[in-house]
Amino acid sequence: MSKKDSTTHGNVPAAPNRKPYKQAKFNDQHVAFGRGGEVHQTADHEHDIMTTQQGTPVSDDQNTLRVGARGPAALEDFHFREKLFHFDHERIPERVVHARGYGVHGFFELYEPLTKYSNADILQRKGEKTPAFVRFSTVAGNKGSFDLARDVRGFAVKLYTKEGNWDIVGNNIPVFFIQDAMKFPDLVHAAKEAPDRAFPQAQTAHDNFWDFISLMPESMNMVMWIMSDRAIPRSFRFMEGFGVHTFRLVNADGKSTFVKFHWKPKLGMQSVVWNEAMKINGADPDYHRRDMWQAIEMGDYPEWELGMQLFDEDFASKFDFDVLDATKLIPEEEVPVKIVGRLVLDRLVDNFFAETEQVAFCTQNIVPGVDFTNDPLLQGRNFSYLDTQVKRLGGPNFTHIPVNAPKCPFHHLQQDGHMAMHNPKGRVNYEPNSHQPGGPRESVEKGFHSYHANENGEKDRVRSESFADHYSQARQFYLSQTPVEQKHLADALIFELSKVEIEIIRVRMVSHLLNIDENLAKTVAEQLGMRQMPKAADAAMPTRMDLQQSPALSILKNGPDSFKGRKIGVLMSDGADGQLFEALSKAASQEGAIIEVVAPTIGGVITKDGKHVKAQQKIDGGPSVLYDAVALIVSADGAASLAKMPAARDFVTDAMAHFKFMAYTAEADALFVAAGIRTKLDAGCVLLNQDKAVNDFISKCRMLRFWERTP
Ligand code: HDE
Repeated sequence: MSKKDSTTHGNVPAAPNRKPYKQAKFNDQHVAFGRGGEVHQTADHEHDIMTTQQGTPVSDDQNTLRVGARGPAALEDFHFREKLFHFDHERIPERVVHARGYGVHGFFELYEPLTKYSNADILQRKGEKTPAFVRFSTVAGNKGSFDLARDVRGFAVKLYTKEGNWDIVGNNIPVFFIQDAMKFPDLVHAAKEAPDRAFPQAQTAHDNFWDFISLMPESMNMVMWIMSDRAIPRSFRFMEGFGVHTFRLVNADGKSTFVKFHWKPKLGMQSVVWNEAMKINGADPDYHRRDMWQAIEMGDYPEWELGMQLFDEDFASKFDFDVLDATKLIPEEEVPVKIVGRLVLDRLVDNFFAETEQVAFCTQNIVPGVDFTNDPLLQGRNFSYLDTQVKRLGGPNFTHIPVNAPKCPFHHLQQDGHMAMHNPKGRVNYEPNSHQPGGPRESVEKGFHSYHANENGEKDRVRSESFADHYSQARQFYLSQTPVEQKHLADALIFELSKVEIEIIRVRMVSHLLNIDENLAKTVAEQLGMRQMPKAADAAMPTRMDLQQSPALSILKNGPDSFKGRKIGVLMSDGADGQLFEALSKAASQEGAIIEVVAPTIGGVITKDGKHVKAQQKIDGGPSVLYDAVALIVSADGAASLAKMPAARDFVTDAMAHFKFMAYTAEADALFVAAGIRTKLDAGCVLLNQDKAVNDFISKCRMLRFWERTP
């Protein structure tokens, strides 16, 4: 029997004396060691006394109340039971879609009054700031999935206006897969993991998804978008947002103007390449949320401008497609985007669960001066969101949670239900009443009025014929891309369809592609090893060949011509040129870019002039996929030892393969030789042999990628 056992064995009663036998100070905290050697951090004048949820002070948070040191636990240990009970109930159902998300606070600022179009209070006063909460998300993956799935990104904005909360629950893609909300559960079931095997997760590269899609020609426009680089954004900061549906703005005279909402990132758009996305998911599954966190922590607040495409019934009736069809967009070249304000994200949440997880966006949260249209997808969403919040948040009082509560005064007579926090005070909980003259009453003048639309028609389950053209805008999108983007799109289709096991699904998809662009269809068929070309799919309407290209649909045709907000990974070794590193750091910071040092050890490096440079990453954890551009500032000895490390060789080969700009010192040669790229260095690689070269490198980086390297 051990010494410890001998003192605590059998019927020896639990020591009544809880006094620890040893006390020490560790990291400035009073620490005591218990009888079993366990660590107690005891309260002193600087610490609060731990309590139960009921406020009862806790004396021991390490040991369950038990009968004898090795005896059974006592049921009366209310602290233990409360702690475990609460832990057991920590999870709430994750969102059915958009489960993985990241929310932050900010504000919206109006540039000019829009009184002409809308009497919404938030749109009346130039320069007025309205608090906002924004949650970005992926759609298909579960809450713990990785950030760089090929997927649509949610872009949901809650505006806490003075006349109630206005939620613009949008995506980073301006069109959607389906036309009628009836098909949403099918779409989502098909996209998420198969119910029997529970894989694959967070991706559409599987039979069920493509089976469904290939049977839904209306999804073809959206298919082009999700196969494009829009579905693998470099970060939330570099993507556009869209309200997708046509909404209405309504002014004080009751006049309606149709509107489509756009969020335009101030830093421009940027995406990663697919091979990079797959590697980022391994290296940093939290890549997007970390990026948002870091930007706000550094005070480099992400910003978007709110744009509106405004148009009237006359335009709507002449437009090539139905403005109520969410699988179509209105090209910006036809109805320009009027910039009306900016959204700045400047505050991280205090607590992820309380805010990001519990935030409840609802499309039906609109304010006076804004209204819905009959878009059948939007009408369905207006039912779904409220319903889903009740399930997720457990009752009708989710608006009592601070992130969901309006920030303007609100007065109603709704009461009770789970977790009611603020019921109406006093005797009156009904209206009309005579007890409470000042109590809440409707206001014809200030209240929300629906737009006086004149609706009539036969009651039927029917799809409008004006929704029948499924291919023309898909073709327009494809043809509006640069050759590099078209190649990425074709490669994505080939990748995804190569994961489809059932051949007929692949064939069906190629038959749709034939209605979009013949060359695209041929490339995909060839790369899928298809021996025979199928016939084009039967189309409800023939594809229009006359639609003009829309340059606004391309990422690469639209700048940003700046490296601001981007990140350079500098691979360094001992003996590296410290002055060069300082010059590069200075040039990067003047551009608004940031630098991270990657080194053989996390302890950093000592430069040739004896200075210590801190590292942010050890080479194995800091692959070049995490950076927008890379630099190698190494000594000859350093390069020789890096050359022996697979992670260092991958650092440079990946940077080249992912079209990144690379700066290097002549001493890096051994690493290039070992990586097999010495003869492949090109105009995207800048030798840092003079001061000017640092600036050359930064100005090249403004192009973001050296696409000329594309084979
Ligand atoms: Fe959603 N969608 N959706 N959706 N959606 C949800 O609401 C739904 C659609 C979008 O960060 C759910 O709270 C239906 C289009 C975003 O919390 C659910 C239809 C667009 C978010 C729901 C659509 C979106 C959601 C799941 C077809 C872009 C995340 C959990 C008619 C315009 C919001 C939840 C957040 C979330 C239903 C289609 C955007 C189930 C029925 C189109 C950004 O209510």
